[in-house]
Amino acid sequence: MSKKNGKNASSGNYEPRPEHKFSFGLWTLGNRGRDPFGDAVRPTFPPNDIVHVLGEIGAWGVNLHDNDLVPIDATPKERDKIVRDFRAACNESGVVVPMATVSLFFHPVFRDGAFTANDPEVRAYALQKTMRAMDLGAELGARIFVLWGGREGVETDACRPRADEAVKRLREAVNYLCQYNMAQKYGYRFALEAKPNEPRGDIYMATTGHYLGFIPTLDHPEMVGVNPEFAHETMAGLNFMHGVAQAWEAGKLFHIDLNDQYPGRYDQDLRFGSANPKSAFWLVKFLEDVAYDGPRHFDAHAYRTENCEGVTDFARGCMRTYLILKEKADRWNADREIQTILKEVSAASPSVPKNGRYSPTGAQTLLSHVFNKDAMMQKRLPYELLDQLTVDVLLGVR
Ligand code: GLT
Ligand code: MN
Ligand code: MN
Repeated sequence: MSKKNGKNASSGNYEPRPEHKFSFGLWTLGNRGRDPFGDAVRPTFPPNDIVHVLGEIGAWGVNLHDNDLVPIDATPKERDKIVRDFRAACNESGVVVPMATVSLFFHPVFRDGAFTANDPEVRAYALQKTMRAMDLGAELGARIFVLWGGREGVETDACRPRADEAVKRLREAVNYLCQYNMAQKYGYRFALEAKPNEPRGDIYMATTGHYLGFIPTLDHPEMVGVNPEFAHETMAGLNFMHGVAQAWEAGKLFHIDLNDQYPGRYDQDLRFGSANPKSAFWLVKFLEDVAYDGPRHFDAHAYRTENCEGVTDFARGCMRTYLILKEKADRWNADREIQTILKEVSAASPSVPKNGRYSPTGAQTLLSHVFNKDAMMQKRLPYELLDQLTVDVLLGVR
C-alpha cells in the first residue's frame, strides 16, 4: 500500500492521527519472520528506526518489552545510553510510550514458567526482572504495564503438585508487583493478558474471563485489569467482542491487543481485520460506541513473505482497517432502517410488568401476571434482515 492510499477519494479520510491512539509494540514491526520451522527472513529493525517509521505513518505510541530495547545482559551504563537514545528518538518522532511489559518467556531460564515456575529461584528472578522492566517503562513515561504469562503453563499436569498452586503463585507475584508500584509511586495500571496455549501446551489463565475471575482475589484489584487479544480469544473459539464487553462493563479494559486469527490454529497475529472483518467490525463498533479511550494497540506482525517495505504496508493496513470500520460503525449507527428494527425488537407492550429491582410487591405482580406466549411468539425478530443490512454496510453498498 502506498501513501496515496492513506486517503480514500470515494469515502472519508483514513489517515491515522494521534487522537486515534494507535500503538505498536517494538516486537511487532521488529518481528523478523522466525517461526518454529524457519529462520529470520528480515534483518534486525533497530528500535530507534521503528520509532521513526511509526512517527512517519501516523502512529501515536510504541510499546516494548524490556529486552526489545535493552539486551538482557546489558551493563547499567549500556542500558542508560540505550534508554537515552530511545527517548530522544521518541521525542523526535512525536511518539509516546503508553505501555511497557516484560519478557518472561524468551530466555530458557523460563522454560518451566516464571511466576508459577516450580523453582523458587526462577520465581524470584521473574519478580526482579519485572521490577526492572517497570523501572524502565516508568522512565519512558508508560502508565500501563502488561503481563502476558506465555510460559505460565504445562505440557503435563504431572509437573505441578496441584494446579491451584499455580494460581496462588501468580497471585503472590501480582500482589508483590502492586506493592512495588505503590512504593515507587509509578502509577501503573496492570493489564493481564490471557492465552489458551502456545508456547505451553496449556496456559493457566486461558481466557480474559479467567483473569476477570482472578482479579477480585488480589490485594489491590483496583490496580489490575485485562489486556484481551483478538487472536488469543479466537484461538479459544470465543467471541472476542463479548469478552471485551465484559471487561469493559467490569471497568477492567485497561488495554487491548488488536490483530486477527483463524480459529483452530496456532497464534497467527495477523494484520487487524484481515481474517474476520465482520468480527473486527463488531469490535470496533463496541470500542467506539462506549468511547473506550485507551490505546488501540496492534499486536500483530507482517507475513513472513514480506520485506521491510511490506512491514510498513502491514502497519498502515492495521490502522487503515480500523478507521474504515470506525466509519462503517458510524454508518450503521446512523442507518434509519437498522435503528428502527433495533427499537422494534426491544419494545415492550404497556401491559408488561416491569421487573427491574426486586421488591415483594413487584414479585407478587410478576407471579400473578398471565403471559400470552402465543402473542409473544408473533413478535417480529427480523435478524436475517438486520444482519444483511450490516453486510450491505460492510460490503459498501449501503
Ligand atoms: C508476545 C505475545 C503477545 C503479548 C506480548 C506481550 S509478547 O509477542 O505473543 O501476545 O502481547 O508480552
Ligand atoms: Mn498480545
Ligand atoms: Mn498473539
